[in-house]
Amino acid sequence: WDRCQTLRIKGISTTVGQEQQVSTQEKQVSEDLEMPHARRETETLFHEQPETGNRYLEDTFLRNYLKAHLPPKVLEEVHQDLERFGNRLLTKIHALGWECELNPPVFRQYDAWGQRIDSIDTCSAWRSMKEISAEEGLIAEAYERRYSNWSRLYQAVKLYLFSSSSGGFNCPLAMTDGAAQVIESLGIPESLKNAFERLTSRDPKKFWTSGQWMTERRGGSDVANGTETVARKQPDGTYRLYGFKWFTSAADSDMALTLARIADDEGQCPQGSSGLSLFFLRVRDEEGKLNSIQVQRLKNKLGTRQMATAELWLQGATAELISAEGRGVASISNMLNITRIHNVIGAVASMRRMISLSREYACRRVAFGKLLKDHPLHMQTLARMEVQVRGAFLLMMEIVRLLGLAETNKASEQDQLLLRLLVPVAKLYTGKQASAVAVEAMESFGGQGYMEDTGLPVILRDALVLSIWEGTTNILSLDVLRCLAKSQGQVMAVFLSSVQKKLELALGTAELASAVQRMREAIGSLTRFMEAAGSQPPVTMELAARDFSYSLAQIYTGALLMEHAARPDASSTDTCAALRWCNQELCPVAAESGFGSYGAGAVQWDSALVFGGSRL
Ligand code: UCC
Repeated sequence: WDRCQTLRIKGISTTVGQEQQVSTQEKQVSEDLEMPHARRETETLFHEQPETGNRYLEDTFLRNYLKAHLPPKVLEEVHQDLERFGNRLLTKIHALGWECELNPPVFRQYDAWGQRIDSIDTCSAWRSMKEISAEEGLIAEAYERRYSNWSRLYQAVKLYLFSSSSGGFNCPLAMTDGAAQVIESLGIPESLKNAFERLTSRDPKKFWTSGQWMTERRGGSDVANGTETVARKQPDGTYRLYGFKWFTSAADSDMALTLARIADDEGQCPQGSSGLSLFFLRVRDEEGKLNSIQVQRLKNKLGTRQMATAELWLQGATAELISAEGRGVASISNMLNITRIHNVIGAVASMRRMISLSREYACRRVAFGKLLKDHPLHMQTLARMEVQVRGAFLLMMEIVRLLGLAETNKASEQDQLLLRLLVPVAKLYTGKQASAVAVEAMESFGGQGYMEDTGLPVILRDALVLSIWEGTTNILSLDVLRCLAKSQGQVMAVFLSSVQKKLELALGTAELASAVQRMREAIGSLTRFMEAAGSQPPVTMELAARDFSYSLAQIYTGALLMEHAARPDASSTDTCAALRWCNQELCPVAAESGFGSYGAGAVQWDSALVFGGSRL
């Protein structure tokens, strides 16, 4: 075939009587075939597809972390399971994830006879993901607590490995975990026992997933003012919900937690945050009939297309009140904190995936006469991403370590405060990191990175939502301030003392001295900023909120990288990562001297800049 093609390309026809001529030309062609030419190079490119192996075994950084932190017995058992799971991901689950991407959910509003059915049809791979999630205990592990406080960390590691092959199933898992946590925090009331058992079941036939319906048409961030859904009490004590939920992720879930305002006898509803209560509802009954819910349509999203996000009309859906009246936001915040942690896991996983693929590609792809891995500038780019993912990974592990302590009543008050602070900090910071790393890593493949069928654009698209859902960067920055205010500054004292302890560990390692010095300077700048901000009008902290949160993320991550590099069996690359991290501006909020960007005058300047005001 090759020869025929080449003959045709060269305009050689093989008509009768021309055999001799053709034979000479053929000889020339076969000689040509020995030489490299454009088509052959295209064929070579086909063989450059980056292949990764067992995700757990290949992740040395993860394995070193587990070795350093887990008790030996736990490590031994967990190691075996993770190695097995890594193989399952490689040989089976990853392909299912791709199938989910290729077969997104389809909404059928009517059947062939005009009956309204509102069916969200998912592909078989998506349904397999649900079964696998149950079998692997991706939720159960955290609630069985067979490894006490380490169970949560172990579950997080499995989710981290699973995430970028899950075909978007990490989203329903996040909400399922959040719902289980809310129910557990309520003491697992009798009426919710069945739901809790199903959410935390390892039996695929029993396992349920949950939705988290918080967003309505008037707003997703401003839940207090955006929620219009009304709950009407029924004689049997249940409620009927009426309203419109604008984004309901994983709308094929079995149940949901949602917010609504309880109407009084006159039909009046209390407004604001204190008017919101939390409800549990089943999406469908045992026969599969929707619970007085109509699906308006599925969302047409940039990414996470594997997963159905729907607009839902609640037209008297039967629900159960599960919080105290008016305590809806506080109650659902348990769910939010869990889904935000899952967001962090998803962010770190997508960065790790992109970098692993970039690394593999660099070992196969030749440019300018040598492999990409032998081009110093290319490797510098990859190394910078590697430092980012290492830092984000340690921040993720710190949070799930603290969560594990909190859930097993082993957390001190300081641990709990630190956890409350680090969740929004990590969510906002890793969400941004994931987008930046995904874009950078995509570029490391050249034009190939931009091709849909490489799967790389999917990772990028899915990463872009990580800084949007579960609270945007600014909303979470304001949550950080809320958390500071609520603890009356105590949380900052805990933060600084935790950083200090980690720095002390690093003091014994001479190579880290310059990083320790830079961290101390950053802590000094942060402290001075906070003292000075205390005497400024409230708008100052609001304007500084994002830079302040970034500063917390960068300082804490630096401390974690140093702690990791100060382990007795740390490698020189651990030291290098810590040094490089600390070489950046660690406290951006202090870089704005004299409150130029945060003072009251800045508000006018910001508007003028944005709207092109004449003051400029
Ligand atoms: O649902 C969505 C998509 C689902 C997909 C999930 C998949 C993710 C997995 C990824 C895997 C890769 S997106 C919708 C998400 N929506 C949000 O995130 C909402 C964003 N807005 C906020 O977070 C706001 O800050 C609000 C809604 C929490 C603000 O409401 P309020 O009413 O103004 O809040 P308050 O008044 O400040 O707080 C009310 C109470 C307070 O407690 P008390 O009354 O005891 O003082 C707060 O301390 O709630 C408490 N609270 C919290 N407690 C508020 N936030 C928290 C928190 N984060 N942790 C603990």
